[in-house]
Amino acid sequence: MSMETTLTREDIVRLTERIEGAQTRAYAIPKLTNEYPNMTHGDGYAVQTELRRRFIAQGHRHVGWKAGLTSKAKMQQMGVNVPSIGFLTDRMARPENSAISTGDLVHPRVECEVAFVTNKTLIGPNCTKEEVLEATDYVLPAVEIIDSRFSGFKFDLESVIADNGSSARYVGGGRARDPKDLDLRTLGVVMEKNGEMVAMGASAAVLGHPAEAVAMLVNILAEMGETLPAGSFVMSGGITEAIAVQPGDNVIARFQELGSVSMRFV
Ligand code: OOG
Ligand code: MG
Repeated sequence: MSMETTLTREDIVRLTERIEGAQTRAYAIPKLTNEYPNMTHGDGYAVQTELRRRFIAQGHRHVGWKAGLTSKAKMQQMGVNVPSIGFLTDRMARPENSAISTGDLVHPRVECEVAFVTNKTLIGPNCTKEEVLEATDYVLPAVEIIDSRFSGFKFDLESVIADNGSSARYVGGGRARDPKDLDLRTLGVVMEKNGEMVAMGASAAVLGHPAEAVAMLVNILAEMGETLPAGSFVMSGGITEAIAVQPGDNVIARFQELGSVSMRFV
């Protein structure tokens, strides 16, 4: 992926304000490439970086990153064929078993993901899955609640990168495990909504191995001139397609070996 940019500083600030407004007041906007058809991935990351800078200036704590569009199911669902990354803050975290409000979201969807917590700095380029596993304190099951700010959940990669990879909320839970005690390629997951199975898959769906997605994320960070600090919380990407939720829905994600994560929407 090239980080080449075409937008002026003024355009980046303008688009960041547009995204920030849509995220904080929960309304849908047209995808950014309608107005800026020549936008690049680098432009998308420039907007995302400016958004991160603003949130941190407002007191949000940057706790980690998420890899997105790392499985075939997700790429096919969204019509995109390159993975992406987004940042995670403390404000997006929700406790396990909690009631998550949908009033401050546009059109939320849930996905099952394997999350990693690191205890060593990871530096790209050329970061490998082995280095990621070596730097992993533990893995845990997570549900990401994504919420594209683009109308109809329709976008291209440039726009979704600017919208911080549709990041909205996340819930970690289950059992923390040392990845050395597990085969992270073969973990089965089942997502239930209101007692019915709505999606299922195996962790190998994420780039063959979820640690591979974390390595990819570290290598994208390197292109942005950044590293992944020790103590980061990283979500490796949805294993199955994302499932829409609405008030009243109960969701439980059951992960082989890692336990389950549940929540309800109000
Ligand atoms: C982009 C975010 C994708 C994942 O796990 O693949 C993502 C989107 O589908 O809106 O978080
Ligand atoms: Mg995700």
